[in-house]
Amino acid sequence: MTRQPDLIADVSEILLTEEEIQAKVRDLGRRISDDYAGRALTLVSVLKGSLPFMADLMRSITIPVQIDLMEVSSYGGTATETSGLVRILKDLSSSIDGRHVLIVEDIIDTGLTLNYLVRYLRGKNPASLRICALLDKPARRLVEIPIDYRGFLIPDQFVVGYGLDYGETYRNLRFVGVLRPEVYTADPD
Ligand code: PRP
Ligand code: 7HP
Repeated sequence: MTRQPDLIADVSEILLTEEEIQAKVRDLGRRISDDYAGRALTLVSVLKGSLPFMADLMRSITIPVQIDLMEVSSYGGTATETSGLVRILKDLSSSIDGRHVLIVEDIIDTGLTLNYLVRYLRGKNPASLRICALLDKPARRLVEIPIDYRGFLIPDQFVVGYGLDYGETYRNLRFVGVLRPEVYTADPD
């Protein structure tokens, strides 16, 4: 029988509370507003995981911004491992030629997704290209990624909540928590 997720019981530990996340997002918003004052800034959210972060961050920014959304999926990996093979499911809606672009990501783990995306977006001739990531999990990094705005450094644990999923579930938690390993090692039957 398929196991039913339990949003609360499946989390062994709250790593970042809603309050900690919101305070950090406000801080990042202030810094970005200062740094990009007077510049044409486009925030590019990498769906789906960055959706709550993007929604909160853009409202913490006090200068005019445009937003755009991309959706990518890695294929050939597993539910807890990315593969580095990235497919674009949704591309930008508007040109970023000559605009300052800030990529908004929920987590950088191996770095393979962003490594691909940075190269792709560089080819679209932005005035500048930087990265804002809420979570940085450096233990598993396979490629170096310069993170211009980092929320939190986290340990090598699989986390869910505030946009992050396991099997498309848990994204709607307001905090970031550690998923019990039994959940992703459980026999599907
Ligand atoms: C997650 C996350 C990052 C990526 C990070 O996306 O949102 O985009 O993995 O992993 P990496 O640094 O090892 O490449 P996922 O492909 O799970 O899609 P999602 O955003 O829809 O959850
Ligand atoms: C991707 C991802 N998604 C959810 N939780 C994590 O810890 C993750 N690392 N990479």
